[in-house]
Amino acid sequence: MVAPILLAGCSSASATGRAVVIEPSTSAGAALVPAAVTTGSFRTWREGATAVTYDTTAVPVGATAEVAVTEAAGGVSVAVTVSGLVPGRAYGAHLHNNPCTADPAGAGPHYQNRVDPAAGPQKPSVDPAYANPENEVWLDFTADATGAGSVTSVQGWRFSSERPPWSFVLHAEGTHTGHGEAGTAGARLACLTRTPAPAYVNQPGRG
Ligand SMILES: [Cu+2]
Repeated sequence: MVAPILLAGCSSASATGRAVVIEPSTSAGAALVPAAVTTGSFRTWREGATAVTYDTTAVPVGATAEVAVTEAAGGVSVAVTVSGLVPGRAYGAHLHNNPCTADPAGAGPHYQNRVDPAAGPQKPSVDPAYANPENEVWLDFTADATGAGSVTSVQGWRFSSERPPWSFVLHAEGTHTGHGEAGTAGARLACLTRTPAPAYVNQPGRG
């Protein structure tokens, strides 16, 4: 039995229904999609890589990440565990729309529950009404003295089956929240592609 997880957010927003208890996937009748766990050990880009580092100083080769996505009737829980990072360093992190590529930009924008109509592939959403930790999956953390860390984001909505998130991206800074910069978090340091692909789609990058 997994203990329910309460959202520990970092925004001043006061959306209703923000603190959501996710029924664990082992609860009878609660699970709609089994937990999907992606693990990867970061290395420099090669075709087909699951985990790629773009900055081997901030995300050394051999650093690891595990991303566990649990969907249930009441919403989704995303739990991340990392190791091998720079001790004491703060990282921004989010789920992004597309798989990782050789180009850090290839992962595309952040996954959003309600998609910002003003944003596009070349124009990221920086409106706090959409780029916020209740509408996106923000997973910022600070590595501990050993370079390890863990963080969980819980949302009261479920991922779109049409355009599910495909990647977990580590950034150089904590995620900003102000108008015109909301959701930005500095350079993209590393990227982990969801593996295996979400079972209910067969084409990436539709978001
Ligand atoms: Cu990001």
